[in-house]
Amino acid sequence: MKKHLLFLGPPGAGKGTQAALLSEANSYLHLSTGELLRKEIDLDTDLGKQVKDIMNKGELVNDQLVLEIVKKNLDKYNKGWILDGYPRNLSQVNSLSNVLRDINQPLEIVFYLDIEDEVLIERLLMRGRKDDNEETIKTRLKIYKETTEPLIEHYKSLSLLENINADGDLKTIAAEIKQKMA
Ligand code: B4P
Repeated sequence: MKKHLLFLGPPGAGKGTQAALLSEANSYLHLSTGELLRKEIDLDTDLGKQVKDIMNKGELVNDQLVLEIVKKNLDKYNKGWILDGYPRNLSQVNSLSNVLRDINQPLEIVFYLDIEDEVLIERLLMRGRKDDNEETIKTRLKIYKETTEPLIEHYKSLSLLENINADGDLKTIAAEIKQKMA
């Protein structure tokens, strides 16, 4: 069973949802950079104050800040882990590759959750988180296409990419992921 996984896909594709299901079933660490950043905002920490407006606008938080969070959490972990929402640009890809080399835990699979924009927008509007309004979703999708989508080709070229049809019910998607992990 593969133990070092990454979920890639547009906002609302279900990265967080599927990563939570899989990490629970396997007792893996679920490292969601979005979730960790939202926690900092809720606790009103210095970091939370720095990122609040950026996140509410749907823009990406500074690479160095996110890297510190990832490092802090992965360093202490030697069981399986799932990265959700990180990396999101090519600079974060390089930082992650350095971190993983240092801890000697190479990435084994990148699941790309493939889904149409119309379904995403509908899902996010239904969820209604602070950053789930029409304007912010438009910004998030634009940034995704410009800066995150190129990561698909990168991980494909490393033969790590597995395509998942993310437009379906939760269980069907989870079963496809499980089957590809074996
Ligand atoms: P994230 O927290 O990563 O949020 P996301 O991409 O919008 O959501 P995800 O794809 O996980 O969708 P989910 O499962 O929740 O990022 C938020 C913000 O944090 C970013 O905009 C950025 O500002 C900042 N950030 C995070 N990481 C960063 C980084 N590395 N660098 C810089 N900034 C960073 O699903 C969405 C909804 O769909 C849910 O309501 C869910 O219940 C529903 N859903 C899921 N699967 C479904 C299905 N199969 N059918 C129907 N509904 C489904």
